Amino acid sequence: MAELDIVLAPDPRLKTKCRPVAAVDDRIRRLAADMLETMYAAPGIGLAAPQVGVLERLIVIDCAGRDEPAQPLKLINPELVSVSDHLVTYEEGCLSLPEQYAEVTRPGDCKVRYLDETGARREIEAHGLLAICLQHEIDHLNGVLFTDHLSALKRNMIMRKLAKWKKANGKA
Ligand code: K1U
Ligand code: ZN
Repeated sequence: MAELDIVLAPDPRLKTKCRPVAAVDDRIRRLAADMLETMYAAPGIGLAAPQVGVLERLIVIDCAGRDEPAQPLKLINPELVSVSDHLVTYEEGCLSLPEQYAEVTRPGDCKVRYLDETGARREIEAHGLLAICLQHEIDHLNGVLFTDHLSALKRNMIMRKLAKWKKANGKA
């Protein structure tokens, strides 16, 4: 397994609609394993393939609490089948926008259809943080960042703060 470099905003790869994974093969299984390693090292609770420069529809998630056993999920070609009318607001972060956080309002529950790493069709009904994280990661596959859910004023403020962070951390 290998830790991958995370793409930082602004980057055109983070604004691109990703293509479906054509075949669930060893290349995809290795990429999913490398993405999980990268996510745990960051640390984060989710990661989407475009965040490591791969423009294909693959996400990994682990929303287990600190004292719980790991619950790694690898979702290939995930589709949001339904979302609740009930909305929740949560302070989101993003590994592509280090140290930037903002409150985002989204549906509190969702149902997602996907392929697992054997290529089998699966469905997951999610609530709470898992539902939020699934929507955040599926947004990445459609070229959408959490900042796109904010006003232009808040978005521009975050992008300015991120530019300062990148300069201060030698990532500019
Ligand atoms: O997609 C990403 O950039 C990962 C992102 C996922 C996410 C966070 C919050 C709400 C929705 C989606 C992160 O993991 S940011 C880091 C983070 O939230 C975290 C890091 C360590 C412990 C707990 C959370
Ligand atoms: Zn993100």
